[in-house]
Amino acid sequence: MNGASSYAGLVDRAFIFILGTSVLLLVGVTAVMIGFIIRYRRSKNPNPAQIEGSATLETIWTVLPTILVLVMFYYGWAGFKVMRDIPDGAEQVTVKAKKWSWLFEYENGKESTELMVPVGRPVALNLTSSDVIHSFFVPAFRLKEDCVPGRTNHAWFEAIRPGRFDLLCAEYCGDQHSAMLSKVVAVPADSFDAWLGLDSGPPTGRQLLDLRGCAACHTIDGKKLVGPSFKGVFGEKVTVMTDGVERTIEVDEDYLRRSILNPKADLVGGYEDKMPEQRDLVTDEEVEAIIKFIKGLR
Ligand SMILES: [Cu+2]
Repeated sequence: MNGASSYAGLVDRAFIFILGTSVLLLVGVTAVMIGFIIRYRRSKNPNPAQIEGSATLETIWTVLPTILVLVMFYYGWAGFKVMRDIPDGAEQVTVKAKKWSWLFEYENGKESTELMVPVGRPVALNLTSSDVIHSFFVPAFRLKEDCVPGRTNHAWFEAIRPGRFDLLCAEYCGDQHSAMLSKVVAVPADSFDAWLGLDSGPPTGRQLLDLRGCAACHTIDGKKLVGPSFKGVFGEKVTVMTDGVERTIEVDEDYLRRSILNPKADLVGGYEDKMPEQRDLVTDEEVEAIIKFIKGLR
């Protein structure tokens, strides 16, 4: 196996031990069963015999499985303990999961849609969700931990080699669950420090569509996803449902602002009411930057 985190070997050891034991037992039990079927078949043994119990046999089949299960527990516990003990001085990253995107926030406030990490240094994750339960899953690191709304979960890992590793949501969370993908990008520690220190200024409207997760449901090329595309929408006349009443409005700045902060207010015809309110998730400046970007999308 080819794990990319410091504790991946411990997880693999428990997995292989349990899988190996199970395969051996399956093969053994099946072989004995087939042997007995042949050996004690009715044509050879027409009369059943009364069999007395055997204290030796019973002791063996009680003690052996107990030992096996205890060894499984030991391997599982040894790995679990390492995964739960977050090392001091780990790089702190807040994971913000939402329908349907990942956002990673570093201690200095830097944000990224990919999880950039240093190789050879522990990274502590504070896992949060703003809507439903998601699950942070990085198969190469043997790491999976739920992101639960209303609480912060903790996990950590240390990447042992550079690379781009798949990061996915492992908890079914709605329409675009399968598209809730990102990458863990492990780079040498000095490259990471340089990246982290790089001040790129406030994100542009285009970058905000990714950072705030808008792009999971709205395209900028005219394609329809869960919600309407932003392309050419500004200045268009659209039919919306307002308090259950259908009306036609022109898409202007006020309409866009209202639709970001309170998407239920005017629901565009033909779309379901799926978008969560963004009031607490975007700042006023970010809303204006997004509106400016949408205005320019002709
Ligand atoms: Cu999810």
